[in-house]
Amino acid sequence: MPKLETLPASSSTDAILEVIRKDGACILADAMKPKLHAEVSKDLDPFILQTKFGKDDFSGTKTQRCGALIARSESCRELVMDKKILELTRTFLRPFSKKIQVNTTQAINIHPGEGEQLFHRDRFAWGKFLPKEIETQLSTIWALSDFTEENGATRLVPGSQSWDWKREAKPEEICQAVMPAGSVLIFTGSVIHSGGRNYSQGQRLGVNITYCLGWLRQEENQYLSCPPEVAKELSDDLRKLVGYSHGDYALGYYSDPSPLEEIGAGIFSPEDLFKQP
Ligand SMILES: O=C(O)CCC(=O)C(=O)O
Ligand SMILES: [Fe+2]
Repeated sequence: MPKLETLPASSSTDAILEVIRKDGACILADAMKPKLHAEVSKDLDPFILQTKFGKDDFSGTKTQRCGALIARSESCRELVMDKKILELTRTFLRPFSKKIQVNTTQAINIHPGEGEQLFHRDRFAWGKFLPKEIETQLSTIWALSDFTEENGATRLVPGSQSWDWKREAKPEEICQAVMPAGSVLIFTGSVIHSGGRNYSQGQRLGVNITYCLGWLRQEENQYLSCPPEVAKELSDDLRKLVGYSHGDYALGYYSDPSPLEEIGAGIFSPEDLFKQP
């Protein structure tokens, strides 16, 4: 049985990327300080309580998924801005884009009785149009509960990021991201994976934060999930990462839709929206 490598969170970017390039994934141990873990859990609790189960097998009929985490939780903003993860993502995606952006923020709570999610590659959110050589994203799942074999730890097929897209995994090629709470699973958009089956008595809670190339359409619409009136409270760096910035020279400009007498006509950068007059 293959096993995912676990590295200390203090490992160098190069050492972590070496494992990610080989296996398509890597676990970092003790990546979240206990204080942050407690704050994220406390922030998410009321939202998770209100969240309905998914409507189909892919989202999981015994799984709660709850997004807009940047708007909803200050502590999740810290997770999104984790220095190590941003450095890894920027380095990993640099060959394909000058900029990165937040793609999705989602708490995933798998309840007892949930079955295995269908195996997939997250990159197929954009269809199969992009050449295989272009990596679309780097993704994280922060473990808020322990991730165990029994409670649905993410299933993953190490090395499958470079397989032919048609090849299917044999049972002996599959492993699970078993990790204690406070760890983070990092994986590429090309590696085969899925949520696991929960045959335990407890819930499996993770926070899935993903980052993608600056020129792709974000899966979670950040301008609706984190609208300007919320974005104005964010740090400049986080706001840019959410998408209130140019993805490239020509990407993401806007024009002011106000009546002519109230505005200067022209085109603006999203960053202009938050400048003090
Ligand atoms: O919950 C998990 O472990 C993985 C979920 C997943 O891969 C997805 O929803 O795309
Ligand atoms: Fe996935």
